[in-house]
Amino acid sequence: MLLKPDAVQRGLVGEIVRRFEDRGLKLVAMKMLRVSRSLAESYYAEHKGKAFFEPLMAYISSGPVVAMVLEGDGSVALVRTMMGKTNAAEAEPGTIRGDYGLTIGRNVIHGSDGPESAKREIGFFFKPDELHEYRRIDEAWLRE
Ligand code: DAT
Ligand code: MG
Repeated sequence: MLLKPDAVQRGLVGEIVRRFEDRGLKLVAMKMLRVSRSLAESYYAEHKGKAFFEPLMAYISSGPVVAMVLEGDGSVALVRTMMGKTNAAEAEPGTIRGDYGLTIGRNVIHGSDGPESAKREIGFFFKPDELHEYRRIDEAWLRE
């Protein structure tokens, strides 16, 4: 997932990471970087040609982002649920977008929409040796 430039500028990084950590998802990689125009275009290639593509490119490359990889049972779907609807205006309170976002064009966070896209997107930001394998001390208490 990515904490988008508005999340960084608004000081929401810690709060959002805390939600995932509290839920029991394991943080296995994290990095702050500036997304270049060309990286943004490849990353969001599926949206090329759509009306919101140019504003999306400008937004995502407008400041540093924080990229991270979270691991855990059903983590891809769980992260999407915790993020809330794409349009923050419609996102349920209690979700990240529903608590911190107001519009679709500044919706705070990106999360992969499936295991295949997760694999692809992780490759944009991390080398294999930047993904860490370790045990959290509470792992035994997160599942039966
Ligand atoms: P998500 O980020 O929930 O996976 P998406 O992949 O459909 O949503 O779109 C990627 C981003 O593009 C989204 O976070 C915000 C922007 N976007 C999508 N649909 C839009 C629309 N109809 N108008 C403006 N921006 C939009
Ligand atoms: Mg998407």
